[in-house]
Amino acid sequence: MPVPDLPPRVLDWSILAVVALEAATGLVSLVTGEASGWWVFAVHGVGGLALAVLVALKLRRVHPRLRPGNWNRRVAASALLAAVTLAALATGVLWVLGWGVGVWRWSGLTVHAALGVAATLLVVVHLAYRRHPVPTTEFRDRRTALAYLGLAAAGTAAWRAQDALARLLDAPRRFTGSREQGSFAGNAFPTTSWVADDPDPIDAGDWTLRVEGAVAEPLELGYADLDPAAGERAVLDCTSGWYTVQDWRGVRVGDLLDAARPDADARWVRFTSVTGYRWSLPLAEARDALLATHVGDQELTHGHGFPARLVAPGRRGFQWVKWVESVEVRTRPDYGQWIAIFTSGFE
Ligand SMILES: Nc1nc2c(c(=O)[nH]1)N[C@H]1C(S)=C(S)[C@@H](COP(=O)(O)O)O[C@H]1N2
Ligand SMILES: [Mo]
Repeated sequence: MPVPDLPPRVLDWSILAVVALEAATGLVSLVTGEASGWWVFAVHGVGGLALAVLVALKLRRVHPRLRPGNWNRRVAASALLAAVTLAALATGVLWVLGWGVGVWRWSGLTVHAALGVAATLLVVVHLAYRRHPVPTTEFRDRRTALAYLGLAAAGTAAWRAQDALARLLDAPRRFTGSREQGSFAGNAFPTTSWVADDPDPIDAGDWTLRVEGAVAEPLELGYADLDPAAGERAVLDCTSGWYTVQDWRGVRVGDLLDAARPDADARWVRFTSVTGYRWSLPLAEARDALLATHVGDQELTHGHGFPARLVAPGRRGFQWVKWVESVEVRTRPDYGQWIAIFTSGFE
């Protein structure tokens, strides 16, 4: 599909806009777990493929500057930006096609995300040095509008072709991009923990679960007090790119809350791990969640969060707190949780 050439300044600002779109949809995708959010991933994919076209146009324009003899720090920085951007695009496409390029403990999807973050930061730096005024008149040009339509069509067509190719290559993935691992096989699915979260195994006899905060009747329960009578089939979908479908069993959080009787102004429920790792859910959603003690017909292993882990259907894996010791009813949201998931486990 022919994509008409764009005036240089329009091209530059378009690249910036699409990079911003990719950064935004990439970030939002990390907290999107419901099927209704599929479009976030679709926009990210179409945008990425359109960006590939824009970067190709840009390289066609600037490649003479990359000639030997012409190199200085600024050219080198621009070349680095081009390389990181192309690497981010390539790892994204490769992930979809089933060739995750993992590095060390990082999955191919995590490598893609890291390159995306790096490219975004480099674009911001690049922009600080090479700022051009926004070309308002050129943007209003009919040819520019047509070029955009062509670009959107090309991006969508390429995205469809990529999807068809992934099917041909038999690389099935969920709408989130995640690939299936160990469904319905008890504890035999991967374990994933954040930065430094690695507690010693917990002895059920020494462990207690507190239900506390804005409640009339705080509770302190032992493992034997938990009757694992509630069940839920739910997908654990990790942002590093794998998912597993399991039948979880444990205690319904709503039952714990009924016993503790939340105050009238209660709005949130925060789940905190023995390591300090924590996440909260709105009260109504928390009621439907499960504190699982079992997966399939097995007791959870230490790696999967024994004695109890949160099962929050529709939420991404990082929100499913493991080794829970506190269920705290709150009247306010907890913004600090965004920091805590990175810092928990450090002494
Ligand atoms: N306390 C705690 N809970 C945690 C994590 C963690 O690092 N610490 N990792 C989260 C992430 S990123 C995912 S994907 C799931 C993984 O659960 P699993 O290890 O049982 O597969 O647990 C979540 N719960
Ligand atoms: Mo995760």
